Amino acid sequence: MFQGFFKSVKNKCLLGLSLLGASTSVFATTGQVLQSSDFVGITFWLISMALVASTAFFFLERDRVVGKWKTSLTVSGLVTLVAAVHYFYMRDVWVATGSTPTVYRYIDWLITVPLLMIEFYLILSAITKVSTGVFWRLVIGTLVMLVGGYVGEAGYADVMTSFIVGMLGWFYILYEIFAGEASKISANKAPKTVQKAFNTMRLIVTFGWAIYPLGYYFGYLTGSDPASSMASLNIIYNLADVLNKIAFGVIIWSVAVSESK
Ligand SMILES: *C/C=C(C)/C=C/C=C(C)/C=C/C1=C(C)CCCC1(C)C
Repeated sequence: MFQGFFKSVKNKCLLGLSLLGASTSVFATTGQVLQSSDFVGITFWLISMALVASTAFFFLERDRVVGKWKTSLTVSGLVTLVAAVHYFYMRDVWVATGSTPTVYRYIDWLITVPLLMIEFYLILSAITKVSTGVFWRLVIGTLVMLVGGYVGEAGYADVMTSFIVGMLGWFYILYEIFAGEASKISANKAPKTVQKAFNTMRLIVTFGWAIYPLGYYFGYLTGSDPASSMASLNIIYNLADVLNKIAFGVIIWSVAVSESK
């Protein structure tokens, strides 16, 4: 009884600390506040709050699922936690300076995208033995995709060439989850509910992730003026994150809960 009590107190303390860390403001001293006409800034605010709430939700819901699903919920909560902290910084950069927070965006992606890739591995590992090669191939695809995008956005390489390199990395990930080992394990070994989750997750990686190259395209490849290009890029990336971080986590949560019954 005492053990259970301490465990739950420990969980709540960890959660509280994470959220406190997430909510520190960076540029509070610059005196810049959010303007009602700043729609991009408003999306940064809305999403940072949604990410904090999702983090609390995923961590607390861990108590409701059986052992082998707990890690999946922890990882979902870490994705939204890491993103929440970066959104606080990105929001402040945007509100204070009006410029695009490229470096924070990519540091966030560099941490959260591999965590999302781990989820594929975890939901399959919860039901059968899976080789770690599956995980590493997904990580390699991720790195090619993100390094390609970053060198283009940060001005280190030609925007079009970088875009193509990034697209190749993404196609490699799609190949692994639609035709590679991961897809075969899901099709041959997984129970119906897990297969359903796997299929929904890979639809998200196809259509939800396709929103990011669109953001890049509107940001750098249409030739329109920089101010409106950057506004489009940030709005598109922000909306994509809601789908790919929060909705993705909710899908995992719903399988975990139904498989725990
Ligand atoms: C939580 C953040 C996520 C899921 C970020 C995903 C980012 C991408 C799928 C980015 C894709 C890109 C390409 C496919 C081409 C090059 C430009 C990128 C990096 C925006």
